[in-house]
Amino acid sequence: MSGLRDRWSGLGLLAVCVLGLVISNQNSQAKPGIARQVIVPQEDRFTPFAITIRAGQSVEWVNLDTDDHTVVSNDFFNTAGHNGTDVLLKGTDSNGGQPGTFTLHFSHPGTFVYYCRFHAHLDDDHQPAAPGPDGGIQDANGNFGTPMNGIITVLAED
Ligand SMILES: [Cu+2]
Repeated sequence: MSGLRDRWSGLGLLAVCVLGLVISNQNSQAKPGIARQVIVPQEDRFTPFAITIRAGQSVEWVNLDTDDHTVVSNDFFNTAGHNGTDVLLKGTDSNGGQPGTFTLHFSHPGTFVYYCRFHAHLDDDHQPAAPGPDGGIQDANGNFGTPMNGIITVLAED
């Protein structure tokens, strides 16, 4: 039993490595004017979770998943502007086979903390919480504890 489990976790690790190569490749193909890209791989998470840019740069979200996701600002922590952001990031199933994209331009320093309201909600302490057995990421132990969220740190211009 445990041998089989080891083999599966080995496969999982390999998949993560391959995914990492795909993601770094896509980052190098970012459009002009877009400093960094946040990718939704074919699962419920934003990657990278945390990115750092300079004021005056833009970030593009790219949804490679078949499912729709959202980018919603957590305004309790958001100091980088774009309060009230709540944008649908279409998945390939609802966007004619193409990844849904969304771009934000950041003009001053701060943090932009965000989550997907389909796969996270804010608890009483303004922390993103996974939606439980009806959504979110389930790990091998049946844990649904990973909410879909991320953070952008905007530094002052050079
Ligand atoms: Cu989502």
